[in-house]
Amino acid sequence: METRRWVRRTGMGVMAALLATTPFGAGPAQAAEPAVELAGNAWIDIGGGNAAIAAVRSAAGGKVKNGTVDTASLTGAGIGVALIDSGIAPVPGLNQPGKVINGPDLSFESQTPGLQYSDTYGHGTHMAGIIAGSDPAGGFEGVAPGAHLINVKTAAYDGAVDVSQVIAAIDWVVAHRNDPGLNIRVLNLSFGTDSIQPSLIDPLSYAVETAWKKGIVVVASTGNDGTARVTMPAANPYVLAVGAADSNGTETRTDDTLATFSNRGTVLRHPDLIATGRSLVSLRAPGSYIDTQYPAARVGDKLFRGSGTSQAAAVVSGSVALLLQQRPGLTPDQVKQLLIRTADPLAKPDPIGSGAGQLDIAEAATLIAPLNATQVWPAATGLGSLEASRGTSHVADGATGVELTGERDIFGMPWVPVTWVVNARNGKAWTGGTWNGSVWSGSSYTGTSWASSTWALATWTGRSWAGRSWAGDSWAGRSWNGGTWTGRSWNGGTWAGRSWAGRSWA
Ligand SMILES: [Ca+2]
Ligand SMILES: [Ca+2]
Repeated sequence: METRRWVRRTGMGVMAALLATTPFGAGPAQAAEPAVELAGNAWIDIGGGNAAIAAVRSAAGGKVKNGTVDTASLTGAGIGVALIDSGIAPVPGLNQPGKVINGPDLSFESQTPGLQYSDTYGHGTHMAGIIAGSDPAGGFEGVAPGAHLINVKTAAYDGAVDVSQVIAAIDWVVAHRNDPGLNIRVLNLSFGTDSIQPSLIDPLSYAVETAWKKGIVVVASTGNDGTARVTMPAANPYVLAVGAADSNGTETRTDDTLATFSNRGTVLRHPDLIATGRSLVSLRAPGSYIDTQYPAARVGDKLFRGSGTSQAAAVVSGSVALLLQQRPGLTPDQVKQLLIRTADPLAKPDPIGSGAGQLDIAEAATLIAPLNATQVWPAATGLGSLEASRGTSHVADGATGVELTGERDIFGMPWVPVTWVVNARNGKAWTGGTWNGSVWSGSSYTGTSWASSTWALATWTGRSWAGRSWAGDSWAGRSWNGGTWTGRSWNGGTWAGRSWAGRSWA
């Protein structure tokens, strides 16, 4: 892989579990591995990935009434799942009214008309499909087809994203979780850096812990390089750290194993549980980066196959939405306890690598809510280094290759932990469209108007966020300037030539 591309990808570090190697922070040593784990077309024919998703959903049964499971099926209806990722393409299964609500686009593509909110990379769409896709006519349903998604785009077409963008996105989700129509109860973060900074002080860790303590179940993938490490922010002990199981191509669980790529962790921090994450079939984003780079992963016209702890996390996020529809009063700690207590150990148990075992949503849906689930880990301080939080994941100037490093965000604004920590904890890190001293998105909104009709499902449109330019003399201005990434990568009849409404959807 060419150096330049890799540099940018590290920025994304991770967001992707989809391509088992590059996007996921795997690093150069693994760059030669196949990008997508394929099992051939037979996979879909025998069920495999799709069957694994379907089994999770059907196993959830229905609502428990008077101690027995009602016949009413759980779909996640009414539950909002925030997806901080590479955007969501409006493909069938995700384009029906009310299915996807666009939060701010905080990605480097937010300044390019036509790219906002949508998924030039293909990863976010795959996650969205697993979590809440619903296209019965097309033969695809995710785990929670009745849930709605809050799309907070942070990654560009190649996955490039800085930690400061992810933290800003988490802060936004926390601040707007109770906005009309959102009801954000779950946050999916199929993202992680190789930060070795203790989670007790890491700012990204603090951000997810804050979300958790505000009542949001944060589901984070543990990484895909198979190492004894859990990526940040899954390293935070409060959140749900999810590794990947390999169904080995059969519906029975007796032959399931820990996926070879799934990070094992250590005695101190390892996956809390694992979920099916190998060769899952989900929605395809036609014309996206992975779609054009890995055409062999296509399954028919609408579907795409991918593997990773990203996918496993998405399965868990959808499953949590089912539980929260069933019992809206569950706290994040109770949800975590339910999933851990009911998980099925693998035939070959591995309490570190696979944690409590494989997700068993059916049993979780029937287990009484634990009364003493409160986690008592030492509270994170968030006072550590932003640069350390990046690990080796850095975005780079597309023209010069200079990386964004140090205690500053993508606008070059200094990172002042003591100020941010207080604001984040109080849900005030955002003021209107301003975060950490810069205008990150549309300024015509205030915290008050967001909380009212502006964000109502029926009235939200993407237009309001358009038109902001990045500061011309900031680092980001230089790296995102007149189409460095967009122009170089997608002009010439590829990406720039078709918007999501274009012919590729015909
Ligand atoms: Ca199996
Ligand atoms: Ca069980």
